[in-house]
Amino acid sequence: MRSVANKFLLALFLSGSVLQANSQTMDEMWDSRSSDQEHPNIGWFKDAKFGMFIHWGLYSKLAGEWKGKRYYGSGEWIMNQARIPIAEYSKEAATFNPTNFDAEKWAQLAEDAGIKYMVITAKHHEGFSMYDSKVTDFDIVEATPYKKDPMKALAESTRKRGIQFGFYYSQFQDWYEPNGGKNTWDFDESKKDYQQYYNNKAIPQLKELMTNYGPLGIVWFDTPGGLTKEQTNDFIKGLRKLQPNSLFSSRVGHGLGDYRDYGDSEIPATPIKGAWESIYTHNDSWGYINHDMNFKTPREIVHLLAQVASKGGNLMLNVGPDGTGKIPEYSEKFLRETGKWLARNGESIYGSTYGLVPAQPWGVSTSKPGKQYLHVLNRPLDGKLVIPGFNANVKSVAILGGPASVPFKKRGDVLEITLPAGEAANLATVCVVNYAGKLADLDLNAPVSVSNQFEFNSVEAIFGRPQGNTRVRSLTYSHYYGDWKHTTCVTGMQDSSDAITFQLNVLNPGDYQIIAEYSCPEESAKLEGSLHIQNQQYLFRTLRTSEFVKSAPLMFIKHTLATTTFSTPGVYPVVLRPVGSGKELFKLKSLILKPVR
Ligand code: H79
Repeated sequence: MRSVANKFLLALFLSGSVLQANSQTMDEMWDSRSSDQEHPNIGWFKDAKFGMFIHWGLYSKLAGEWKGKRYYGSGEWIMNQARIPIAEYSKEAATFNPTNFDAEKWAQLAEDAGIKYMVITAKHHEGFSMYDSKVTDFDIVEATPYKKDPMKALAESTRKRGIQFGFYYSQFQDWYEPNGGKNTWDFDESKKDYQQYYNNKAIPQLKELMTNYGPLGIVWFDTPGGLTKEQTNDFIKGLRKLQPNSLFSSRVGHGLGDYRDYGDSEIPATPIKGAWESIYTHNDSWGYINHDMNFKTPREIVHLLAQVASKGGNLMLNVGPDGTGKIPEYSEKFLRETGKWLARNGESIYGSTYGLVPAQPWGVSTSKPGKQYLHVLNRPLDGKLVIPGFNANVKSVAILGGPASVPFKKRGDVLEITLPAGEAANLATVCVVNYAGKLADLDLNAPVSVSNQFEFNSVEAIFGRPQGNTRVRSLTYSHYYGDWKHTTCVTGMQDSSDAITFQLNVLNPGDYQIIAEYSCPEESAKLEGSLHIQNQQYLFRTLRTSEFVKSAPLMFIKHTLATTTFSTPGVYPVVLRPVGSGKELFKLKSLILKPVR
């Protein structure tokens, strides 16, 4: 597993985003960390698994609209996106009056959702302080008719429910301050003195936050800048004195911090040891946008949580309350549904670590000592769950919140579980396998299961073995403004010596379509490729997915390359490669095996 993980971790990114400028060095440092270097208070974080992120500021009131024009993308970036001068933007504070804010209601929602920690924006890049700050007048108490400090109440309401409370603080970007990072429309960047800003605003404000709101679980930094590694170390040391128990997110910069955050909306392709977190937002934007209705369903949230937990991480899911202080209706509703699922299945999430059963067409796994939790994200048609390579003595199999014992069979090292019939409606049924002995650590080179009991069998890029110049890398792109997405793809296949091989463990004989899911920009259009399987070569020509050559978002197409018949169960290699040479064939996201019915 190690070598595959390293290969991935060292991957470069397609388009350099602000967040990932240091990703290579950061990744190396995080991967080499040993547990004795961990923060002594990291335990609660590793067990927590599910956090709530809240983006709330003046941008919430603008709601994605400025001077009658609607903006799409990350709503908290509207000041930057619309190039709103400070003189105009700051006037918005005069009518910011979130009278619907109710700390008890928010904290109760978090508790009902099964949330274990909450992180809220004390100050985002816009520079407006959502708490009572003596450092500036541009804060919710002094600049708005609301005149109260919502963070005092929220810190109390969450803490009394046993939820860890923390602040997001934009330590470098501050578009309100002449010396803060990144406001280039009001100020001349070359004249900025970042030290001045750190010393006169960021550090004094962080001291306020770490003094006036009780014990903070987390201080969540974002988009570092303006400090060397040594300066960042001093910055951290100074703050640590105030609250030695608070955890700092890795976006404090330079590979420092107490746990690792991935990119916005990114899940690593392989399990990661140590403490880490994936952050996603419930819809497309972090800050409230009136016209953003793309809310993840309860099923999607549960599946995201299971995916992240199966790799050993935490999911911190964002909600964006509006300018009146109301959390969007569907965020409330769908988070409560998630909480119902967790009330029944939480044992498989909280306190768990990454699963030892590799991803299967039915779903993913998480672990605790002597237990594997199998999260059934796609139910097999015949209700039989097949787990290849289960080299341990199975004592019993139960369904969380269901039968304490369900039938299972062991054929060699293949475990087969019969799922109860009534479970089909569950957001994700969890089977707990109690076993004796030790399961081997995850083998990412194990052949990937393919079965006719699913509509599709998706084989992710990470399971391919690259040859020649082929690389499996995490690619970064966005559709809306600032709406980052990350996908691991097979890249660099430029001539016939470059190839990718997938080992398929075909469980059921029959006819299957082989579909490539790929992105193919203009320069890769109409290139010839070949697919080898069962001593046959199938030729195809790539289909274009985008007209634009430079910095276009990745669009993926599902292209059927071949149909084949597996006459017996067994392991079948499938090899993809370019026919000609010179240009990249495509960026391959997955290979899909679709049983023909
Ligand atoms: O708070 C959320 C985001 O606002 C914040 N992180 C999450 C948690 C974030 N800060 N920066 N970024 C995300 C990356 C932003 C990149 C951008 Fe751009 C570069 C935005 C504007 C310039 C590229 C170009 C994307 C939009 C325009």
